[in-house]
This record gives sequence, structure tokens and C-alpha cells, in this order.
Amino acid sequence: MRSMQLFSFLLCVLFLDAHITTDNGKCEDVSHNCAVISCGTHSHSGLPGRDGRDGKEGEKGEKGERGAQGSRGIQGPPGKLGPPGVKGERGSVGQKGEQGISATSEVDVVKQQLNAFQRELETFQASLAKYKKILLFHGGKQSGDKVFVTNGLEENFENAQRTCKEAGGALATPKSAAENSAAQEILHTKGETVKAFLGISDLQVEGVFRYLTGEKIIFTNWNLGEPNNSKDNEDCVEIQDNGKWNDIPCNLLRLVICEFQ
Ligand code: GN1
Ligand code: CA
Ligand code: CA
Repeated sequence: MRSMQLFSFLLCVLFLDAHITTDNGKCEDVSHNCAVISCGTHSHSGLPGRDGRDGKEGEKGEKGERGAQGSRGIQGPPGKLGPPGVKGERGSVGQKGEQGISATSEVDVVKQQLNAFQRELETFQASLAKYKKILLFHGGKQSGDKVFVTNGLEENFENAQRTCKEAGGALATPKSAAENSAAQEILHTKGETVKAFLGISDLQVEGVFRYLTGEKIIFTNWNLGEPNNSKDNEDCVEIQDNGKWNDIPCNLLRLVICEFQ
């Protein structure tokens, strides 16, 4: 046996690539492992050989057991609105209400309201009549519901218009012969040749005279040959002591006569 090992060793050293057949018939490659004689018994042999090369990859293993349950996930978005529920049962009958007002009583209530309103109207009319009397006391002249009164001052058209408006009235605007006469009477209380502005102009469209409200005039009392828009600069209207009208420049000063109704 010893001679066999020696032989193997020599073979290994000499050829560096050989196979040795051991006692048990198995063979080992000694080509890369010359320092170790693997074949045969090792009872009297040298150092152990190096590890062999990795073997081929084994076959795929069997499927493992099911893992433990994972932790709870975050809450998902709200779901869609469900279908409407079925109609509920009819409720029980409610308590009896208070007795209503009879048709006759309702008429009585309206009658009472109407009477109260009428009394208020009478009070208002009484106070209006009182103020009209005050205006007449101060030289005012009445025609129908309208009262003309002057502040005794002369102003240009624009200021005269504002003065009357601020007093709660309007620049004198006679719309009938009677009203024109009432305005004329005011002039007479102030002198022989006094003239006053009327609430009429053709400032918007030359030759088309309108009231300050914008409406076209419905009554006129022009002097002969008027309105003539003299010097192409007459857009306002004056009433003269004879009651006749003449168009004049708006920047002239004329008596302020206001009307209240
Ligand atoms: C006056 O002064 P005279 O003749 O230029 C009057 C006109 C009249 C005109 C009638 C400021 O103009 O409005 O149409 O007489 N001018 C003024 O003849 O009163
Ligand atoms: Ca004019
Ligand atoms: Ca004129």
C-alpha cells in the first residue's frame, strides 16, 4: 500500500495531471492537488486537499408556506352615493289649528285700514292747505293746485332753477293761460317792468323748447316775432309784465318765480 501511494505521488509530480485508482476502486483527480494524495487510505498520507469547485445549481425548491397577514392599509376614498331609500310611511294627523278669520271679519279689517289711511290723508291735505295759505300770505298766486311765489331775487337761469329745486318746488312753468296769468300777477307785485325766467329752454336742440323735465311744451304765449334766437344766443325764456314770452340769453339776471303744487 505504501508503494502505491508513493507511485501516485510520483505520477502526480511528473505529469501533474493524472487519475489515481484507490483501493476501493474509486478514482480522484490529482492534477490540481499534487500536494495531497486523495486516493486510498490517509492513515499515513500528507496534508488535506483544497475545497473542490462549486457544484451545478440545484433544481428549484418547493413553494414555501403562506406568510403571516400584513398590517392594515390606510383608509380608501368614500364610496359612491347609494340609491334613495324607500318612501316612509305617512305620519300621524297633526293638532287642530286655531280658528281662522271669517271672510266678513277680513273685510272689516281692510275697512279699518282704509279708514285709518283716509284720516292720515285728510291730515296731510290739511297741512298742505295750510302751507299754501302761508305762500299766498307771502305774495304767492294760486291757479288750480299750483301756487307761484317769488323770493324777490334776480338770478341767472341755472341758479334760479337750483333755487326753486332746493326749496322743494320748480322754476315757474305755466301750462295754461290761467297759470300764466298767476305768474304774471307775481311780476306786478314787484314793479312795472320786471321780467322773470320760466322753466322752459331750447338748450338741448335749438328751436325746440322743452320743459325742464324734457317734455315738449304744451302751452306758449310768445310775443310777436319770438322766439327769434337773437344773435344766435337765446335759449332761455322770460315772461314780461304783459304776460308775453321772449327768448333771451340764459346768463341774464331775471326775477326768480317758483311754483309749488
Ligand atoms: C331784444 O335788443 P335787441 O333788439 O337786440 C331782446 C331779444 C328780442 C328782441 C326783440 C336781451 O333784442 O330777445 O327778441 O329785443 N334781447 C334781450 O326785438 O332782451
Ligand atoms: Ca335758442
Ligand atoms: Ca328773443
